[in-house]
Amino acid sequence: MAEKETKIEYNSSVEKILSLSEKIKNGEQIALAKAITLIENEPELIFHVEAHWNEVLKTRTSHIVGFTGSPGAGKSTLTDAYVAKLRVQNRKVGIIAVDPSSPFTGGALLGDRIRMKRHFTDDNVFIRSMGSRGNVGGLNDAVFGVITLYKLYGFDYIIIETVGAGQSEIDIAYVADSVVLVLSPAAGDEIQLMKAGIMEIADVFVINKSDMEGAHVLKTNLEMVLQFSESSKPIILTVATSGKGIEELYIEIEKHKDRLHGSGEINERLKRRIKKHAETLVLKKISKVLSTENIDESLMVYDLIDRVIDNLCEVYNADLKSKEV
Ligand SMILES: Nc1nc2c(ncn2[C@@H]2O[C@H](COP(=O)(O)OP(=O)(O)O)[C@@H](O)[C@H]2O)c(=O)[nH]1
Ligand SMILES: [Mg+2]
Repeated sequence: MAEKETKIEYNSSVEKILSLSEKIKNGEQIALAKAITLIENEPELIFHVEAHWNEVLKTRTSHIVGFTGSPGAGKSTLTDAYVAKLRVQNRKVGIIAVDPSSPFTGGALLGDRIRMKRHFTDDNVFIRSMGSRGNVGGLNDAVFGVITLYKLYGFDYIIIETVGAGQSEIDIAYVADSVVLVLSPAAGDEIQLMKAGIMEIADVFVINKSDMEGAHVLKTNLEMVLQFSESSKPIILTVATSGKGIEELYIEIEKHKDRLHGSGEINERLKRRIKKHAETLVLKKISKVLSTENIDESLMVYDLIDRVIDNLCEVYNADLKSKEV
């Protein structure tokens, strides 16, 4: 009996997400907000959307930009200014703000809303905040699903803001096409330069709050750290609050985007994202099954793994085909 009820509930959420996805494709933001809530509760639902809209999604080329850095470095202010620049270019932008602490209460969300408020009445901009708590890796696994929903909506750019605290900072590299590391001369950010992995994941460096003392010293130190790496990466000085350096930031992200497409590395980034998504879901499922010992649950895990492998094969095959041509 209980089993039957679960099944009915499962089917109805599949129907719900598919009907919402139809509306999302038609540009309805309310449907988008509702679908995200569904995905947050049941991240696997996104597979139904991906299967149903496979052909449409393949044609979407949303560029995913990650902003990471210490709390207070100016990521939200910078995002807001960058979004304004993208809007001038008539680009549609979807934003995901990942807050590692309290998901839907507290000052962080309110603060982000206030800082980004000029875009709130704009149909071509959509902002969603989500928590990262209680996840196996650093990133909220719903992020991957939200990316798919944003692509379906047709955003040209998807911006993900993650706070540079632990794993989520590194994980952004598995999700974003272009990673922007935001540093500021505020006390403590020199430490960022010492952290293993951070220098490698960044594609563009921003030294924000360059109106404050210490920005140039920070830049010199960053250049010193970077001279040991083989690739040259841009360092941009910005004042997010006044818009200084935003044009340059925009240009450098465009250049990076063009390089990714020119070299075909964009496909590698896509594969990396799919693998990370699979890993996140599989780890979560496995840890759940291990703790419940429920046979139906374990069958679901096998089913999920099958679907993930199918998905990966499809990506690889598509890639191979494109190389044949
Ligand atoms: N002086 C100065 N303050 C800034 C600059 N950018 C952001 N801020 C301020 O720094 C604080 C933190 O900014 P916020 O965007 O919330 O940082 P986040 O935590 O990284 O998202 C806010 O009070 C901003 O107004 C800047 O370039 N110069
Ligand atoms: Mg912020």
